[in-house]
Amino acid sequence: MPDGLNVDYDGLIPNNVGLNDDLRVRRALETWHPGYIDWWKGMGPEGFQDALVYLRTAISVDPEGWAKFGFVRMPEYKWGILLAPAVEGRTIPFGAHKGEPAWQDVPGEYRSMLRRLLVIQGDTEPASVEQQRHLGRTAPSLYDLRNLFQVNVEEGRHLWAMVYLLQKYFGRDGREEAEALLQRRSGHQDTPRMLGAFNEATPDWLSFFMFTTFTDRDGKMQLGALAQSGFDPLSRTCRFMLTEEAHHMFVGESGVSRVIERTCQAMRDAGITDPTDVERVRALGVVDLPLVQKKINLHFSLTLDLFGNEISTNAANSFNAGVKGRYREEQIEDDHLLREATYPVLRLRDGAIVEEQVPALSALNMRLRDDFVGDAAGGLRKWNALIARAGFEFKLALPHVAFNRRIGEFAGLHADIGGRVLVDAAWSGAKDGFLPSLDDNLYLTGLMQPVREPGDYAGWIAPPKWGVDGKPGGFEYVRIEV
Ligand code: BYC
Repeated sequence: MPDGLNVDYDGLIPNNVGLNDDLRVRRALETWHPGYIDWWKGMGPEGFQDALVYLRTAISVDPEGWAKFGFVRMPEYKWGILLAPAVEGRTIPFGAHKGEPAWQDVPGEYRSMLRRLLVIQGDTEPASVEQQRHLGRTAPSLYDLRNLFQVNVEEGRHLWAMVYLLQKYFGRDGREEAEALLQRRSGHQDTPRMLGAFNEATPDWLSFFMFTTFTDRDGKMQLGALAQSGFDPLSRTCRFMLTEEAHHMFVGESGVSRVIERTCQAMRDAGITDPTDVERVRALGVVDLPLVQKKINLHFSLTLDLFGNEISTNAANSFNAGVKGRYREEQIEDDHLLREATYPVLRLRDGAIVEEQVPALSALNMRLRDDFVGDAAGGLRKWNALIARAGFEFKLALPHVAFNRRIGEFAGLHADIGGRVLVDAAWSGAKDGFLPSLDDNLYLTGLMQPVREPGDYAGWIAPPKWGVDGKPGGFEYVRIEV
């Protein structure tokens, strides 16, 4: 049996879960595999299936050295099943079963709850690959192209992670759900992906960087909450997935940083002192900062919807059951039962946004969303520091949580980015100042011309500070013609 640290890398499916000794699950996964490859070839990165890409592959779950780098054709990537090492004597950290030994199997009474969470989590992974499938065509450099594909193959691995749990612990239902995960399609009219934001388009690279900054951060928070689960295989799975998620947010945050850096440099070179002079800035072929702000407004608000309703019985039930905890549950100092506690929630009352105390158990989505907002604000501080350092008076900000919402307390409400409620007519007039307009999108689309010479970068984005895996500036991260 693998020791939980080293991965059995030789078979079709690298794993540290002893698949060789688990014939039933191995067969189920091997049966699922061809459909996955068909899906990848049909719905994965368009036009690059034969290219050799410099990718990292997980080969161990040891934090000191868990991955190796090498050139791979994406359909031949080794999508493995990796769980973080078991913690001996682990107990359930919260809810009605707090203190009991963590479950190594699914308790009958929580079966459908767990299955639903696994399916929703699993559904987001292929969805994001589908959303990003056309971006390769317009990559601003081979470095960025490689990063896109790295994110894509790892989202593919995260799908494998959920499919393993479904097939191992949910028998026939699990196999059916695993099939269905390959059938739904992002943005499809009849068979869409399950959650709203995963049906939106990712039409340009600024959207991709915003998506990986904000929406992958929802992934971080949700996986952080599921990593607390009393169902130990889910906890271990999510703990390892979080290692990869960190890189996706790095791609996003550093991507936006590079866009800002380039814009500030171009404005300085041209002697522009007012970053809101959009016409002059766009004449330089860079992304104006007001447009960066609009993209933040869009992707932040879409991502807030992924936390569900502020007040949720589902969330209360899964906490009580010991199935889904809070972000960093183990670091929170309270009783981890939440029977008496309250939590402040923003609510819409008679057309005004007010704060109310509600039972903390029912406000767990709100709490996770608050944790997300705090975490996202850290990224913004870095971007603002770059702008300030370049000598411009312009501050990016997160919009109010009531802005542009489709789920929860503020769904359908027209509020501006400061949270002031607007009447319909005022909203129509102001909307293009908050969200990317048709003109903005056309401008961005025009900028998205591919750059494929090793070491070269499109004029709207600065080169990265460091190469991947210590590689030098002119490294050919993707060999397209092979
Ligand atoms: N869109 O009590 P409620 C990631 C539904 S991202 C559509 O408010 P609950 C990644 C909900 O399903 C992380 N429907 O919410 C990032 C329910 O429907 P049913 C993904 C929505 O259940 C980048 C009803 O409304 N992982 O990994 O407490 C790239 C009432 O539900 C939405 C997870 O989300 C929506 N936005 O919370 C790649 C973790 N929101 O069942 C990957 C697993 C709510 O009554 N999921 N509804 O028909 C969950 O924990 C929860 O399902 C949610 C919703 C947080 C999503």
